[in-house]
Amino acid sequence: MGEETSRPLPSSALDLKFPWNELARAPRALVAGLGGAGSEAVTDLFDQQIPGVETLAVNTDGHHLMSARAHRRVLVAQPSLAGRGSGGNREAVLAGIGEFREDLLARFRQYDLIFLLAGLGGGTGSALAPLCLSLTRQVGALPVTGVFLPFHAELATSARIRENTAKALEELQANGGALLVFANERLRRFDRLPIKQVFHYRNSYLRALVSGLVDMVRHPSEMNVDLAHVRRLFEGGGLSTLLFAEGHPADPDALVQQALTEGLLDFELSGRAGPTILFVEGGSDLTFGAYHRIVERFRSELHEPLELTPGFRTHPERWDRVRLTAVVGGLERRTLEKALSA
Ligand SMILES: Nc1nc2c(ncn2[C@@H]2O[C@H](COP(=O)(O)OP(=O)(O)OP(=O)(O)O)[C@@H](O)[C@H]2O)c(=O)[nH]1
Ligand SMILES: [Mg+2]
Repeated sequence: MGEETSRPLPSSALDLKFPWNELARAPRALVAGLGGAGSEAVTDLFDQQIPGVETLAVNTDGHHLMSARAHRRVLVAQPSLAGRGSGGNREAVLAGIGEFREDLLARFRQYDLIFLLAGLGGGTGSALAPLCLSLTRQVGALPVTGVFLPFHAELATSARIRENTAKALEELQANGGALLVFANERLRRFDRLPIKQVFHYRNSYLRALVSGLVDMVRHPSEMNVDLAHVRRLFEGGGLSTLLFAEGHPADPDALVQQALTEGLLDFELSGRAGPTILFVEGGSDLTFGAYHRIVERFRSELHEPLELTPGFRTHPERWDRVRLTAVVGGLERRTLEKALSA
């Protein structure tokens, strides 16, 4: 037996012209922060470090960009905006983007998975999020867009902020794919904490979603899930969201509840979920029964998704916890009114 497996493969079994090296490389991931809020989120993610993920900050505001930390930083819409931001003028950002479109395309071409982060309401993030989403699609990378909706007080007092937010949301949703909507108002439950700490909490949650999806597609799992599955789900049209939870393998109910209700994301399913990927990560001691109980619980809470692709990976060491990452399809579109009533 041993001799059989150690014998080299006959040369006819391996097509040497086939790009094996290309196939063997792990998918490359980028997190791009767009505008002020996007750049601040990316700076926080850069500081927290996510293995296998590069970062980029893009802004029209040079001063703000200088304070951002990321692997790369790009000032766009020059010389028209003179590096001073757009002051809420979304049209001016779009008009000034010109040759920067090519620059961004060339950067995006290097990645398989691109996370775009922006605060909506201002000019830069609201313009760049839909624009970069379409550039991401052009280069064939998989986009996940994360947007921060302005606080109710901002929306209530400014027609410009409302208009920028509504336009960006509309364009993003028309493009389909994964859209993570963080309603700032949901952070109000942390009113007693310092502001910086509240945004940091949101960014840590965002980091968990990013690293969950990146881990899912970067390392071969023992069952089922890879970049092609995620691609198929994203390309199937419709809107999806990411979910994340971490807990004890003995309590699948708490784990699934955490994923569905305790997050900071604003989403609504249209009854039964659409195509869904559920990825469970555990230690060497994760039992078959615990894994199946998590899958079953998740399936029933999502009212039996149209198509559920479950997968898992176990780590060589023992863990006393389990991590759940999911991509859930079949989301309702978020209008500004709905987001405001959330
Ligand atoms: N600065 C900041 N704003 C945030 C954050 N999270 C959400 N926001 C919201 O992001 C929205 C957009 O603001 P900015 O990102 O500063 O705007 P911008 O995209 O830079 O656009 P202009 O400065 O108008 O060109 C605001 O309405 C805030 O409510 C955050 O972590 N930092
Ligand atoms: Mg700005």
